[in-house]
Amino acid sequence: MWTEQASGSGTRRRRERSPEEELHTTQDGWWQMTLRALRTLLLFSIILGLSLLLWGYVFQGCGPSPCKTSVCQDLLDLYLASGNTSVAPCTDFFSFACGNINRTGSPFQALAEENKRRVRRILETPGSWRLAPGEEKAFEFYNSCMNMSAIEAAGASPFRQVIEELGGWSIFGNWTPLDFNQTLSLLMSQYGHFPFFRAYLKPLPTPPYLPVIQIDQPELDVLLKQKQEPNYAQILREYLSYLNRLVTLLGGDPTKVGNDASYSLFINSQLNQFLRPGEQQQAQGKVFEMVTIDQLQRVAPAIDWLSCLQATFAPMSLSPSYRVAVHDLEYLKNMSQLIEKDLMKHRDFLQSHIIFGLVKTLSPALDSQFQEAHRSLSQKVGELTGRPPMVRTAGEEFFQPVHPRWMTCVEKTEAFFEPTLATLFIKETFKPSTHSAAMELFTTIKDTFISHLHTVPWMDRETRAEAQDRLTQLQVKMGPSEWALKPDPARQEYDDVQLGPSFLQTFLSCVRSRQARVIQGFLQPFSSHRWQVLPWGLKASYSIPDHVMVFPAGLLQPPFFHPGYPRAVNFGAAGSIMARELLHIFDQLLLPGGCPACDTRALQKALLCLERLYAALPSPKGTSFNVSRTLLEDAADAGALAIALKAYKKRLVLFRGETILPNLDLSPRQLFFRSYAQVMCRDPSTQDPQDIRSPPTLRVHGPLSDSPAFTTHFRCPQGALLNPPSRCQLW
Ligand SMILES: *[C@@H]1O[C@H](CO)[C@@H](O)[C@H](O)[C@H]1NC(C)=O
Ligand SMILES: *[C@@H]1O[C@H](CO)[C@@H](O)[C@H](O)[C@H]1NC(C)=O
Ligand SMILES: *[C@@H]1O[C@H](CO)[C@@H](O)[C@H](O)[C@H]1NC(C)=O
Ligand SMILES: *[C@@H]1O[C@H](CO)[C@@H](O)[C@H](O)[C@H]1NC(C)=O
Ligand SMILES: *[C@@H]1O[C@H](CO)[C@@H](O)[C@H](O)[C@H]1NC(C)=O
Ligand SMILES: CC(=O)N[C@H]1CO[C@H](CO)[C@@H](O)[C@@H]1O
Repeated sequence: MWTEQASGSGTRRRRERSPEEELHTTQDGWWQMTLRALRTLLLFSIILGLSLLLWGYVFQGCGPSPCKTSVCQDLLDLYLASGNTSVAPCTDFFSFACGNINRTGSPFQALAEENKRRVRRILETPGSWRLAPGEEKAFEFYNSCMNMSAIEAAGASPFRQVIEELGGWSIFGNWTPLDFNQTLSLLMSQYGHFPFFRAYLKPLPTPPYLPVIQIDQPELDVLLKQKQEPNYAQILREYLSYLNRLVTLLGGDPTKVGNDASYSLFINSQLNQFLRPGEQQQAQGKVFEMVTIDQLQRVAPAIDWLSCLQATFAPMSLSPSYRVAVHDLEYLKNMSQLIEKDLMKHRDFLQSHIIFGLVKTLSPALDSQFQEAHRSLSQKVGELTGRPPMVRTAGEEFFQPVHPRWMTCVEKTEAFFEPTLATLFIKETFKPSTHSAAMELFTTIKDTFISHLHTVPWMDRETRAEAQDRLTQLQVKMGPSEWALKPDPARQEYDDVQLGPSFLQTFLSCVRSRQARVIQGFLQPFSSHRWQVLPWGLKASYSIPDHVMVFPAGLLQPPFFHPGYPRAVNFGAAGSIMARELLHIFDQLLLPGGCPACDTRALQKALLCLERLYAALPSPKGTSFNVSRTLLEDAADAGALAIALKAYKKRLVLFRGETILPNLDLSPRQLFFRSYAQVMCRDPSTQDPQDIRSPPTLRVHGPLSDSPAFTTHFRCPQGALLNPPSRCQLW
């Protein structure tokens, strides 16, 4: 009100004197000059006064107000618990934000677990959902998975029946070995067990991205990887006593099968030796070759490839000229030789090895003593190797000391009844308001990136125009929610799922039903991204053939995103994640020869600058890593922070009403950086030396020290770690 009054009188005074000026045009120069000087002075003081008033209005009258809702309170509690505010932010922002991360745990792991709890709540309230006929099977499956008393009561007998189907076992007497190829076919097609190699359907990573059968290394117990391991002998002893325990649990006499257990150990360590180092690269599907089944047969003759694959992937029809993607031909060759030379001489030992492996694959469906035996093995081996047992959850690897039964059952129900649970999960966790807020955030980030391209110094005009086109044409799926709105009833009937009589039989029926559904999905017109992104997952993904980016509903949750959060939090956390995904579309440009038209020298200079910036930062104790391996990720991290910040500033100009977290003593822009760091919080000692991403400390300090705005908003003195003398601006 006050500001408006002052402004009004100022205008009036100027208008009043205007005609006066014309009347006195003939008066002498001195008087005129004085008058003009006075007038200027008056005008100047009025403007000054107005500015001061406006300043007061903006920064006090409607400065950022604290968000006091319960979602903000929870976020505040998390920030207070995970950070250490006595650390100076300019020296060690990682400790400032993540200093107590050992107490709170990584937010990604916490969110992965929270998403499982969400699915659990869905599964434990079956009455609250409108289900299509057949969908109750998901709930029934979960209940029988949780009914441990029924599973214990059945004991080992359901599994002994499986052994009979596989031709029996010498320790039970009546042993009529099946043909090896027949056994392998049964294991792969009926029990989902792949003892010597894995075979699965997946689109190729190169155009035209057709789904093909891929042949990959098996998932062996990682524990026998290194012979040079200091406690190798002890590890072997533990493994042996685990196998003996399995024999006892299955009702055999461990003293009679000591040799079987040793032999299984031998097979495991042989196969481990054949595994190529750098499996990581392979896991990302970078290295593979296309060979026909016929060629494969010649390279690895011990296996009847056509009949094994045909049984596993029916109703696809395969022929000797069908081409499969093989990830490591050398492994298959050595594996085949091992089978022919050694393993076939001891068919009974081989059978034992197969049964031991099958126990592990089917352990969620067995009596808890089987799982307890394996858990205890993992724990002991973890102690001996110093590598705690890790679990893969939602695409990330985590240390998980306990894995409660409900979690196992949730994971299995998710896998077997994915279409139903995906729909329910999205309905439950991804309201239309969340969807539209996430869409708006993404659009702002994307638009900012498009305009930001003009400031990228090494890009030539044509590359820039192409990049702009690609970003403009990019489609995004949040949730993905249209999936939930238009469920496909055909996929959800689960006609082929037989429940009972034992839980193991239920489980096996689900294994087969799922495999059939995956194959059916691939025989439909191509729609791979739908199947690759699980709504409870945390990994955003980009489908190259469809040019579609998908952000799963599970990721767009607290503490990374909530429509009720201060905007600074959403831009700093989810916004930077989105920007990073967008930047990864252009990774190719940064590789040697990736952009011949660009200013290669400027690009190389910026890359080298970034590498040096990271190399100059102290890395956490006891971690060794290779800066050149992490460079692409580092570039995306640093670029993502810059783009998200730019987008946030744009938002600040357009909209008023910023909120902050109460009692945190951070301005909106400071809060932006704080929430950016929160995404990265993780115990640095769990860093895998093979990881293509930098340790969490550097993922925080690298991008922040490359950001001039960080220095400004935290008033970092010159010479502070996060205020280096020069910066890089790659993106
Ligand atoms: C917080 O940081 C200070 C200074 O580095 C340190 O002395 C203190 O032990 C830390 N507090 C916690 C709870 O880690
Ligand atoms: C967290 O715990 C690990 C051991 O599990 C330890 O090496 C590390 O120093 C701890 N980190 C912090 C920040 O206390
Ligand atoms: C567990 O299974 C048994 C046998 O099928 C059944 O009688 C019992 O009611 C089930 N318990 C629960 C909690 O569902
Ligand atoms: C499996 O079948 C293939 C092809 O018929 C055959 O060459 C191979 O010897 C069989 N493997 C074994 C171990 O019997
Ligand atoms: C780091 O990785 C790069 C590329 O992967 C490799 O060329 C280089 O030799 C590695 N450096 C070290 C010290 O391991
Ligand atoms: C680890 C191992 O034994 N690899 C062998 C696989 O087979 C090739 C020959 O085909 C040998 O040269 C490797 O030593």
